[in-house]
Amino acid sequence: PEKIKQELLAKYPPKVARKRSKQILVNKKDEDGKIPSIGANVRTVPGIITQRGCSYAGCKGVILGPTRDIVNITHGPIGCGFYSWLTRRNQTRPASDQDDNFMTYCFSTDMQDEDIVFGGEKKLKSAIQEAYDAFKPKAISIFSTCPVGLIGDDVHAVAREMKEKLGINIFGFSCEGYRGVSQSAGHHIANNGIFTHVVGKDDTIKDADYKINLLGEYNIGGDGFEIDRILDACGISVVSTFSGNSTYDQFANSHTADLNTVMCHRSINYVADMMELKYGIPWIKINFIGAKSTAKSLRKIAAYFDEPALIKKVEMVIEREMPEVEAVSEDVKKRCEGKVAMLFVGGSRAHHYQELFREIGMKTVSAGYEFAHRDDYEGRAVIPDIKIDADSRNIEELDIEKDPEKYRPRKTPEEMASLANKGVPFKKYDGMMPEMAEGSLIIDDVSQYETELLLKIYKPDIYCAGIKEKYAIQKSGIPMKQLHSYDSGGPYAGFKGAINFYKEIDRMVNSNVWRFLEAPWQSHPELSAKYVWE
Ligand code: CFM
Ligand code: HCA
Repeated sequence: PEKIKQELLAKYPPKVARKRSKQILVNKKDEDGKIPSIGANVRTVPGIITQRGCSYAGCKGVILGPTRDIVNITHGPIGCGFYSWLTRRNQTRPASDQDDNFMTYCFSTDMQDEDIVFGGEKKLKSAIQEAYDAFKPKAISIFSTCPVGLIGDDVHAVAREMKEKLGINIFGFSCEGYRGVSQSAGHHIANNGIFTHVVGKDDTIKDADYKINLLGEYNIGGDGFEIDRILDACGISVVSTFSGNSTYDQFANSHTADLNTVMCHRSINYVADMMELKYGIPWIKINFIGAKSTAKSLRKIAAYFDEPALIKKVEMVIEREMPEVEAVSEDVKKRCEGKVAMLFVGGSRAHHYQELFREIGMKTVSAGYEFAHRDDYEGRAVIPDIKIDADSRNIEELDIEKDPEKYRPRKTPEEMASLANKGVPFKKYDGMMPEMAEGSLIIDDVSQYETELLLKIYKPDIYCAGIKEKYAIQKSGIPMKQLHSYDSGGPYAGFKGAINFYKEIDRMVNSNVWRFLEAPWQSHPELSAKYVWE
């Protein structure tokens, strides 16, 4: 693998190679058992074709995109709004036909040249008024695209003015595309905004057992529906999901939950930390990708509440669900065992999906995130060592204190210590690298050029990434699975999702179609007709 690394770097100018060399690592512990540290969350070198997205995409598309009853207005050129409109396949299910669902609409100020020259605030105000008149929503939010910051439109002032005028909650996000080095900055901005403007606004205590929030689950391809099905069967109540299939009221009430469970650590660990500080809700990392991880996560939740009835019910659900999962995985394994996968996805799935491949006997030889931070690779223990650079300083850190009225520790310090002793891992995430095989190649912010080389060197049986890579990879004759949108598939979370995934991967890696990629005349030149001029 060290040789492969050198091969990937060989063509780069020395300065670029030096930078990339920190982001491409052979996964290998040193004598003290420490994993190496990786360069992550740093700017992409201009000219390199990255697969990253922008801060606006992270804020509007990722975090707030799946909310169905907030009118999310993009202040900017129409392309920004259009591209972030449901392309992620985030699903929602309103309680009835009468409930608001604005996700089928794309709201934008459709900024034009003249707005750039004369300013766009007036247009934004009238867009808010128009949306209010047409839909009477509970809340409206405004997302800034690059030109907004460049021309200096004050979306927050507009939000305050219109909030006053219309009497509903209106708030803006300074999530201009260039705000950070990737969409990760947008997650942080979005979470700060929702935390400031929505969380904690509704104190109604619902009468339900085992109340949790599911943080960082976006209901892509219906994942959230499958997770809800399982939690419901266990008798665990979800107060709020951030933000798959979510509503405004759920966010507002989320501080009444007794445990925060974090699915996608990268996008939302901020909210988990802030809720613990302000309201006293502990958090644990869970993972519903992979049948075994699902079972383990359910057991962690049950261990936290520490009640025999719940522990028993969780075991019953696992016992009921696992036989079908195991039957399919055993069958699929016969055809997939030993095959090789590569995963270059986002900020959490490149890690989580390795588990599903493992369950059918497939190996991940190389993986990486597009925009995760060092803690997602190496584990949260490295957080104090992460250098704060100018790009991260650019994003506001909220000053959070205990809420004088609403702070309520859910467990005593003694209970917390005893649970931690019993293996409930509070605030803990070990990251991708410790779980990967020694000698696997870890690559942060992989480039198109590197992708093409990796395909030639490793010839993997499947390559998982996003839409930008998809067709280049397929044209090289390698099956390609989108682990963002799931192509047209899913759910892949939970027990039923695992079954869907095993079958899909079996179908893909054992398909005959790749044999026909070479045209007949490429291997049989005599078949090529040649026109000869007389
Ligand atoms: Fe979290 Fe996500 Fe992901 Fe992400 Fe994303 Fe996504 Fe992703 Mo695409 S929040 S980090 S910013 S799990 S949109 S649902 S698939 S890159 S791995
Ligand atoms: C985003 C969204 C994205 C893009 C996926 C892709 C998603 O980053 O803005 O590149 O295929 O999941 O839809 O991550």
